[in-house]
Amino acid sequence: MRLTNSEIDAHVAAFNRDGMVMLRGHFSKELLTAWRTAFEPLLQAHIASDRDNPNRGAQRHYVTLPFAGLFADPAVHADPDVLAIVERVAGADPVLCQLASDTPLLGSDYQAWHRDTPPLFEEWGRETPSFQLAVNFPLCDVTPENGPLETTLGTHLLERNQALAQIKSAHTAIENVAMQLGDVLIRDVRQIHRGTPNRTDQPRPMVVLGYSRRWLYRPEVQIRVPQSTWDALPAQSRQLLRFNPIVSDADAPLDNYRQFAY
Ligand SMILES: O=C(O)CCC(=O)C(=O)O
Repeated sequence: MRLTNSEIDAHVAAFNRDGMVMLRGHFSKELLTAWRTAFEPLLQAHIASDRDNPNRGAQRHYVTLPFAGLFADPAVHADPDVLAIVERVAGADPVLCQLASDTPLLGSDYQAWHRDTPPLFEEWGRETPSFQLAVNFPLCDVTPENGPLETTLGTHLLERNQALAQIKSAHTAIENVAMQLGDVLIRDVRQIHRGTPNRTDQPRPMVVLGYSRRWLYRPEVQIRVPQSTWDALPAQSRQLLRFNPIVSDADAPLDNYRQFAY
């Protein structure tokens, strides 16, 4: 079901104030259950290869997803409601730069508070309007027990040290982001946040799609688009993916994005 214009207006206002907005029950549970089934072997392979050097802290894994099959579904990466909000807060004609997942397992811990990107103009000492968004959706329900994201409202517009000082002195409320399968979170990646421990024996996978302003190229992430996927994509998806490499089907290894906290 499409959002109405006034619903989009309300989501945009919430996003600009808080640095995030939630679309409840947005994607179908059937679709996400299929993603979960396809994701399981990728997670297991990643855990086996990354065991001695987990890329996001103890028992916490960042797994890039292959841009193929159901993971390349335009109904997800070009969802009209999500794109309408992305375009209102970060400008027309955005770039899709990332498709990956974050999964804490039993034994994971609190991450340090962080942003996912540095400011555009470090020397300016102030923040700009939004330029880099994460669209997150979990592949399971996210409960207080299995490692919900913790985040802080409004910190996307504060200078980093000021925001960290406010968190430390308890002047910024901390939000524990519970989500159900189907919910979609759109956030400004400068909103200061951290992963929390998963205290259950089940993985808690969270997909992340990254969207940038139309002129922003982020070399630290990429989507390697296999030629056969590219050939089957509609024009809108090709436009979103325009800064990413198109590779032969046999040559689509995934990126290795390790520097993630700013
Ligand atoms: O998945 C999460 O709960 C947060 C992970 C995170 O913020 C990160 O690894 O940058």
